[in-house]
Amino acid sequence: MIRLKPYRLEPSSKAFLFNYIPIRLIKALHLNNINPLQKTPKRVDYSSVKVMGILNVTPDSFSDGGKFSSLEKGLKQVDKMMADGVDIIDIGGESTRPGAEKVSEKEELSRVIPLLKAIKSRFNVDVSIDTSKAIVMAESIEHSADMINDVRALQNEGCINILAQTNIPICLMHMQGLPETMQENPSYSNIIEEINCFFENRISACHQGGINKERLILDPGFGFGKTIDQNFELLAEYSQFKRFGLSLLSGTSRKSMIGNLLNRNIKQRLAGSLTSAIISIQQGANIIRVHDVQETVDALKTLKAVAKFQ
Ligand code: 7PM
Repeated sequence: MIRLKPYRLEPSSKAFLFNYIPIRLIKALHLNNINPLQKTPKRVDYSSVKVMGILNVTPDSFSDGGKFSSLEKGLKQVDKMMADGVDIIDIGGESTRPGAEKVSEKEELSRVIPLLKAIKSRFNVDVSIDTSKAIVMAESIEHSADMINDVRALQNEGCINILAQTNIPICLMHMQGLPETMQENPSYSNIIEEINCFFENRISACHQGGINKERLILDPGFGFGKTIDQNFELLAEYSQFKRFGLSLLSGTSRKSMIGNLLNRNIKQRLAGSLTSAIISIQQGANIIRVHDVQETVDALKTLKAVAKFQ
């Protein structure tokens, strides 16, 4: 039983809390993420959380007819995501799948640029380009891309330099190793600290290269050089990435962390994807990268309806 001593100080003063709440109670509260010295616990602002819809760019290099149809398919997907309430469309022309083949600059440009142009001319929506290549970044910005999403966190030659000449937001993602080998033997002594250390170094490299810290969005990179358990640890500790005061992006949608945990194929991972999205939003995620826009928007609306009364 925890017994508090009778108080003599003002109950609201810090001294009161320090002197009369037993240390082990303070520790227990901290373990539960409740700070006894903070009058009202910090609340997450859900009103500005954005849903980023993943647009699959299917490689289609057989004929012009084929290319036309993949563009049409892409636009149809965007149309549906818009109706579902998407905020940002994420276009990726390079597969970062473990063991995936490398894509040439020419190939990646031919997948991304026509689609970007077509979307920007038809829809009023923000478009993010998922790329690690400086040339793709430059060409995309030339064609009105609104954001750059780089799974290699601008470590490739020329990227920082190109982006320093612009003013759009940039997502820096953490990955251990390279897509070819990252899932072979992921290993960390303290995964949270190591990822935060990586963020600190990348923020500093960007700053030195002329990119304002305020433009940066951080992402711990679920599935990129992490075991299933490590991915769930990241989700449990997600709020620790708020340390830099920057916006956070979370991408767990349909990933193998969910598939392996639940033994579900790609099409059966919706419940797991929504649950993990909500868990990261509750810990301060600002952008949620998903395949299932309609369902995620519904989940977010439900969360907001509850938060109004909390
Ligand atoms: C195959 C395996 C295809 C993995 C695609 C993927 C993220 C990302 C990706 C993420 C950010 C996927 C990944 N994942 N960008 N790009 N964060 N910022 O499942 O988690 O979509 S590609």
